[in-house]
Amino acid sequence: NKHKSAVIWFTGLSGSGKSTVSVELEKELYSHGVRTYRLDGDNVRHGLNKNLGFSPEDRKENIRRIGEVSKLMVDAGLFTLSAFISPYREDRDEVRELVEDGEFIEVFVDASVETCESRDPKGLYKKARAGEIKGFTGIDAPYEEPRNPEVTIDTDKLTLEESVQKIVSYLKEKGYL
Ligand code: GGZ
Repeated sequence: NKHKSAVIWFTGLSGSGKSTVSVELEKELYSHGVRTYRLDGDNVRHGLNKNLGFSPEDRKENIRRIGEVSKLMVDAGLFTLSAFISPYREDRDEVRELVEDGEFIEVFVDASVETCESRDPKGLYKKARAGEIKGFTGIDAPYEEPRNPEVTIDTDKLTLEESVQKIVSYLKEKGYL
């Protein structure tokens, strides 16, 4: 298999579909013989980053460490799928600068706050509206949309399958697959 490794960086609101899409994309990549590793809140915020919360400073440090880990994974030849809100443009751009040209593929998982709030799988938006969670992204903390993402997936309109295919098409077009 001839593929250059890269980090596929999913950014978007809580409930936008980052994890869901990254899980499905991973299956698809596996079928192409691509070796992957997926980073998300479940395996990072409970371990490596368990001393970090959700203040702007902590989010910045969260993303910085995940960026460094992603770089190590890419050096090891893996396609790394990182799914974090990563609300600050500057923090994402720092990860982009950390890796080689062409090794950072920013995927903007674009779903409106309204959509994410209506999904509310963990009831977190409800808590944020009630003031039980302070500084919730999209409610009372900012989300800075990417200006030039490699791929945008509008999960308001696309099915899961279509979302995955859009990323796969990009990877094929650019010669990653
Ligand atoms: C946003 C929060 C917050 C606040 C807890 N704001 O739907 P989830 O639960 O599983 O995804 C959210 C996750 C966000 O963690 P990240 O590491 O991706 O965030 S960041 O990139 O901004 O560092 C949500 C939960 O943690 N969560 N409090 N205040 N999301």
